[in-house]
Amino acid sequence: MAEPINVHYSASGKSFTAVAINTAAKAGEWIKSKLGAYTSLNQKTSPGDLVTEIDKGSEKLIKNLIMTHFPEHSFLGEEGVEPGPLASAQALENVKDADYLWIVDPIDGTTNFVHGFPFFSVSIALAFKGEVIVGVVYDPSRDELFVAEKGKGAYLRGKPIHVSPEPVLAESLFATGFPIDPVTALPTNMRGLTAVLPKVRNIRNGGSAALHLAYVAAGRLSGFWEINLNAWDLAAGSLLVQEAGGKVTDTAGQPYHLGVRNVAATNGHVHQEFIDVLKEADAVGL
Ligand code: 2AM
Ligand code: CA
Repeated sequence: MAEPINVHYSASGKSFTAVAINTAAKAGEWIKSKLGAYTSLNQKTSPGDLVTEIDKGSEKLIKNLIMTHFPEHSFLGEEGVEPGPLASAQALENVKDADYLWIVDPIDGTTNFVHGFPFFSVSIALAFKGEVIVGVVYDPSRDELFVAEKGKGAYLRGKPIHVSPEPVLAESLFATGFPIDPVTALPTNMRGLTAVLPKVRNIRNGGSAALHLAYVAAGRLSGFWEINLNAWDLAAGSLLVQEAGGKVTDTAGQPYHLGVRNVAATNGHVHQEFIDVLKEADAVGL
């Protein structure tokens, strides 16, 4: 029988959140120790879609640790899925109704990792019947571990974090990501970029969706949007933003769920204004 949602302890007494934190920290430290030291670089779908043996090793480490504590739980990790959006959507479909599902990106920002640009993260989420209940994003370069538990807030270094107060787009700092698909996703994103840029203070593209979401949660960004992401890029970060008081929807303004691929996350205050700009520019997505 499924445990009620508020029971966060396994038979061994380890809380879900503690396992997520320990696992993200261990994987992050290992990744950091391998910066500049990968030996195998492979392209998935294009030269902008990369994987190294460190991505695979990190996922193996994470999966082993989680499965040791919770062998009956389901697991969805980027490196266990064939490349491309169709395979990703199918992999999610296969497991999304599981009671407990861990959703993991072992390195979010692999291109940055490969180039030694210190903006990448480990993203670990736990969903209960399709709803994210724990989200952890760890940035090993700055040793910043962002944690959220459903209904209990979002934290960085033990202190609660909150979204930023900017009331309007004109005072906002946004981030986006440039999609690799040049046929549909990239032109959509470029229409959005052209429309949003003159309306905000500026736009950043750091290259890690999970970390961008953590930054929205921490009030360092007013908002973030990106087209054609996968469940593992978004699951942990979406809970961080919500628990920090922000709003997460798809780019059309519909509520976030695990299958969302086109995401808009903001401090809440500027959400509708932002969605209206995307809609006006025909930049909502696929
Ligand atoms: P990744 O590093 O785990 O691949 C940067 O814009 C964001 O896009 C990152 O979070 C990156 O995650 C993600 N990303 C990179 N290639 C992608 C692809 N082929 N499909 C979907 N998301 C991708
Ligand atoms: Ca990844």
